[in-house]
Amino acid sequence: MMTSDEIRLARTERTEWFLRDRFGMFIHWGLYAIPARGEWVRSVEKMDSQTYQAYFEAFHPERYDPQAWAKTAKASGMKYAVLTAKHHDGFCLYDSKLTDYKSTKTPCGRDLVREFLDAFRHEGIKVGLYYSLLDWHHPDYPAYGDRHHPMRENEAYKNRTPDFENYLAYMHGQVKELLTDYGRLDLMWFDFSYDGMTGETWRATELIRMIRSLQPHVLIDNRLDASGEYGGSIKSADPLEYSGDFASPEQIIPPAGVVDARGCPVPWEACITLNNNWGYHANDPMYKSPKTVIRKLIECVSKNGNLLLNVGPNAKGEIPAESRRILAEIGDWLTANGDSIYGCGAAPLEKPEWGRYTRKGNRLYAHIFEESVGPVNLNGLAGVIKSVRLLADGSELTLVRPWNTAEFRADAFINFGTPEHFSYPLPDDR
Ligand code: JFZ
Repeated sequence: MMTSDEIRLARTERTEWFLRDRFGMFIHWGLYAIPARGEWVRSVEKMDSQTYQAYFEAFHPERYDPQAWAKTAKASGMKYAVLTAKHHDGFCLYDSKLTDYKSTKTPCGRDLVREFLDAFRHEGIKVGLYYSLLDWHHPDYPAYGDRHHPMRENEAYKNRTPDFENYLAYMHGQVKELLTDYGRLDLMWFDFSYDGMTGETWRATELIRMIRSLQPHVLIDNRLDASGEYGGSIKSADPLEYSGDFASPEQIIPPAGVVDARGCPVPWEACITLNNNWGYHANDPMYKSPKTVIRKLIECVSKNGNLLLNVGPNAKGEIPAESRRILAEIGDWLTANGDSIYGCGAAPLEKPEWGRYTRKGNRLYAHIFEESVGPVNLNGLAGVIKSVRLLADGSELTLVRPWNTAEFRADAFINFGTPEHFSYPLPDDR
């Protein structure tokens, strides 16, 4: 038994790289790339096994080139990546010995997870695997009472008596395979708990102990007892062994970051889609602009959080061109400005009216989202700041005080080429 202090200390040690790296790639990929209507397609459309089986028999992503994915991730400034080893449909992208419902038994014939891990490690990107606790394929995953199951309205299916213990043995066995046969993993992303299917329902303590005995350093998300939110027992004053290393707010950036019941910051990672779907959707043009994503990344870091940005490769195995275009621009921005993201966190200052601050040690990064009229107000920082530089090109900016506002005497302003008569250098006598 670990005490809650030991649990929190171990979490602090394990998450050190995670809090430095800040930006990762989420990859939702599987059979659902073929219908191309999102990863929930089987549930949403209540497809029976036979209908969905057609995608298994057709799965042949001949342009799957994980080296290309890894290069895309690297050029985008992403430091870690998480691939769906198994999503809710139960299809495994790896050569599990516990099932035939896997990529190696499709026309594809490849262990997609192994190739992903090799390619991303080769680029120096940390690797994680997503594993769905839900399983719409396994006969012993309880259909009755499962409001998501594709067969939820099928009478014969509802009247079965699934052996949930058998499913748990399968699930634990598959996780063990991933942690035993695939080298060092940096992160495991379990998804998700709901409707009382939570915590010990999954035999979570046993699962966690097995994982930690195999790979003690691996980071684990909070969804063994949470859903798509930033809650669960990770926020309690006394976290449990399965509470997780980080919270996983989904499609939302928490207004004030994440803290536990003691008021201590909890590591967190917002997972966000690039358009409005996780899995590939052929008809979803609602892409976020590079500018929006960059600002959301800044927002996460300004609140001590990470951003796990999703791509949904298509049935051929390619990251969609529009996603790659957006990622390339984000990468260009990070090449110039990454110092303000990696290794950074919240500044002990109020959010400024013009944008956001991030901080690393004694450096404060001012991310200016709004154009100003005149110099930019660094309210309250006069006398604290030694010098100001533009991050992208290193050029010096001057600290000034507007010429006509004596009441702002305590404030410093950055001068961005504002005409001289609007402002003057701060006098030395401050
Ligand atoms: C889950 C998955 O269902 C989804 O497909 C994707 O993988 C995402 C990252 O994680 O999304 C959820 C999980 C739980 C809820 C909603 C979406 N929930 O409880 O409402």
